[in-house]
Parts: sequence; C-alpha cells; structure tokens
Amino acid sequence: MVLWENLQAVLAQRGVAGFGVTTAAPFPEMAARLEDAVASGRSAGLPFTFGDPATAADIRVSFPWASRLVVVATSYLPAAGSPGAGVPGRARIARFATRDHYRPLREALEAVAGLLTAAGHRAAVVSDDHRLVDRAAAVRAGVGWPGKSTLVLVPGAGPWVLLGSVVTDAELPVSEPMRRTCGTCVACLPACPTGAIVAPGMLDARRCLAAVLQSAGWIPLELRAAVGDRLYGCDDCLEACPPGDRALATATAEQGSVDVSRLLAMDDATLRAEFPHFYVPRNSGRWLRRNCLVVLGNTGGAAAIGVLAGYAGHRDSMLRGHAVWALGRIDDPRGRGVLTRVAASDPDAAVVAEAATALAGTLTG
Ligand code: B12
Ligand code: SF4
Ligand code: SF4
Repeated sequence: MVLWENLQAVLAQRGVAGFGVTTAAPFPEMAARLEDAVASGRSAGLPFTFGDPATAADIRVSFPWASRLVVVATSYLPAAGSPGAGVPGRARIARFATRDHYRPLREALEAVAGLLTAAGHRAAVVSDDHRLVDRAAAVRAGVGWPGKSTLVLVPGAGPWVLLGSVVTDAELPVSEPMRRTCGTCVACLPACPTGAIVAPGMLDARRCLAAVLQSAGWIPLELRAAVGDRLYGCDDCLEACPPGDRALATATAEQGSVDVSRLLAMDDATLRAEFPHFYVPRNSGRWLRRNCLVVLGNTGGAAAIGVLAGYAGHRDSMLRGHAVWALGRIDDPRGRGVLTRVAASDPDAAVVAEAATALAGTLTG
C-alpha cells in the first residue's frame, strides 16, 4: 500500500520514537477504568478524559467516520535536558514541560494528516485531548507496552515520550500490540515520593505530585515536604525506569531549573507569560506562586526569609497560608517573629491555623 509506505517514510524522516496503527474500535476497559478512578476519588477531580469516559473510550463518538488511529510517540530527550536537583532557591520543571515539547509531535501528526487528506481521506489530529486515552491507543497499536508506572514505555526511549494520534477513515494495515512487559521490575513503585502508584498500573492522582502542582487549592499539608524543589510536573517514576536509562543519559544539557525568588517577584501576567505551555487552572499565576513558596520552604533556607515574610502579608490568603508554612520549615528567629504576628492578627482563620501549626513545628523541631 503506497500510502502506508509514504506515511512510514515521513515518520521515519522525522525521527519519531515509535508509531503504529490500530482500529477505531472502542476501548471498553478504559471506560470502566476511568469510571472507577472517578468513583473511588483516584482521578482527584481532574477533568480531561475523566470528565466523559464514554467519549474518551470510543473515538467514534467524536469522529463517527473513523476507521483507524495512526498512533505516534516522540521522545523529548535529549532536547529537554536535565535540571540540577536540590539547588537552594531553585525549582525544577519536569522534562516534558521545559518547553513546548508537544510541538514536534504535533508537526509529525500534521504531516501524517496532510498525506492522508492529500490522498482523499479524512484525518484529524488528537493528542492530550479529552476524546481519547492516548496510552490505550499506543498500547493497542503496538507503539509501546503499559508500564507499572502507568506510563507507556517505548523501546529505545522508555517512558520519555509524548503520544498522539491521527484519526482517519483510511483502512491502513493494523499493527500488533507488543509482547514486551516490565517483567519482574517494580522500580517505579518505591521511587514515587508519595506512594501514588498504589498498585502496578494504577495511579492515585490525589497523591501524584504532577497532579497536585497543576491543581487549584491549598496543597495538602502532608504532601508539601514531598514537593521538594518541584515547580511543575514530576519525573521520579520516569527517572527510576530502566528502559529509559539510555535515553536519560543523553539528556545532559542543564535545563528546567528556575530561580524561585525571581518568579515570586513577577506579576501574574509576567509569570504566566514565562511558561505559556503549562496547564494551570484558569491560567492563573497564583498556583505557580503557591508552588514557589512551598519550594522555598523546602530548599530556600535563611536566604528565603525576606521573600517569605513579604508573602506572609500578601492580599491572597492562600498565598499567605503557604508562605507561613514555608517560614515554619526554616529555623530562623526572623521567621518565628513573622509567624507569631500572623498567628495573632491574620484575618483568615485558615492562615492563623497554618501559622500556629508552623510555630509549633519550629519551636519544638
Ligand atoms: C489525566 C492525565 C494525567 C494525570 C493522571 C495520570 C494517570 N496515570 O492517570 C496526572 C496529572 C497525574 C498526569 C501525570 C503525568 N502525565 Co499525564 N495525562 C493525563 C491524560 C490527560 C489522561 C490520562 C488518563 O486518561 N488516565 C486514565 C487511566 C485510566 O489511563 P492511563 O493511565 O492513561 O492508561 C494506562 C492504564 O489504564 C493501564 N491499564 C489499562 N488497562 C489496565 C488494566 C489493569 C488491571 C491495570 C492495573 C492497568 C491497566 O494501561 C494504560 C497504559 O499504560 C493523558 C492524555 C490523554 N488524553 O490520554 C496525559 C498523559 C497520560 N500524560 C503524560 C505525561 C507525560 C505525564 C507525566 C509524565 C508528566 C510529568 N512528568 O509530570 C506524569 C506521569 C505520572 C504517571 N505516573 O502517570 C503522557 C504520557 C506519555 C507516556 N509515556 O505514557 C500523556 C499520554 C500525554 C501525551 N499526550 O503524551 N497525567
Ligand atoms: S509523577 Fe512523581 S508523584 Fe506522580 S506517580 Fe510518578 S513519581 Fe509519583
Ligand atoms: S520502573 Fe520498571 S516496573 Fe516501573 S514502568 Fe519502568 S520497567 Fe516497568
């Protein structure tokens, strides 16, 4: 089939990590898994595919003419580099988000869609979209195997890939799912700092730092220390994954490390403009500031007291609450002075409670 050979040639030319074709048949087990994640709370109230499992598990709901999914994986290594971990006053961005790494994927998918439409077929690009569970499509198309971390692992690239599909009515030849599995490896489970991989192939997003850092609200108290120096996303279960070791070793350029105090000095608009590709609720910078404050509490040390004391007087009570928590993490008399004042006079009961807890922590610990 000339069309299929042309598609393969285009994808090979673009250096994609993997590709395959599956039918547009539904993924009934995905609907059940999504519904179960919502009912049990493991979806953490996230929207995306969880919002409408029946649609996410059946591509024909959105594209009734669909016959095939051409599934593509692109690796974001070595391009995404590696941030230095644990540098005081600096925060890490997970590699998938150091810049818009979806761009090469989108371009490859657009190229496939272009060839299909030029040949008279219908084609639509779907990636990171509520209308398809990308990993399920990748597994059935034989692009990779389902890892115990829930990530799809692609030979040569491991988990360091982004996934997308072209929906088409072209009856392309279908590929077989991979036989490879994780085998006896379980490295990702203990590597997760919060125990979010509750069973092989099952994630509790309430505890996953990638979800926590991109969600609205106060970061649960019991997870704040585990946030460590992460600003956005988390790579621990990927870094622990042996099939990705070789790809990771190529990611040597220093990237994804940012100065937290610089970010905290920015206004909302500037902060959002700095990271246009981040997904944060209502596109608001306040959630990134919240994450910055937690990072400063975890790694900033005495040098962070001035910035945190300023935020303890911020007009946004959610930010004041996180600033006082952070002050409580740093053993410093100036910080204790601020906490005593906040505990005595903040107008918001939640902030007063944070300050009292923080004060108890610094006085006893
Ligand atoms: C919601 C979401 C999240 C949520 C929840 C993730 C989750 N595991 O469910 C949060 C915010 C936590 C998240 C985090 C991340 N995400 Co995300 N996310 C999504 C999104 C939008 C939907 C995922 C979804 O539907 N999950 C629901 C469950 C039911 O399905 P699943 O985990 O995707 O599929 C697996 C399981 O169902 C399992 N499975 C299937 N049948 C069965 C049966 C049994 C019995 C068991 C046990 C398992 C099992 O196999 C499937 C394949 O592994 C997709 C994009 C999309 N539209 O698909 C991206 C996506 C999954 N995310 C992606 C990425 C890159 C990440 C992060 C690595 C980002 C980071 N560095 O911080 C982390 C990884 C965390 C992790 N361990 O998964 C990539 C994954 C690429 C890959 N190699 O797999 C995707 C596909 C985006 C994309 N288009 O590339 N993500
Ligand atoms: S992304 Fe981080 S917090 Fe989420 S499952 Fe992986 S290691 Fe755990
Ligand atoms: S760390 Fe091991 S068990 Fe976890 S996804 Fe990677 S290969 Fe599979």
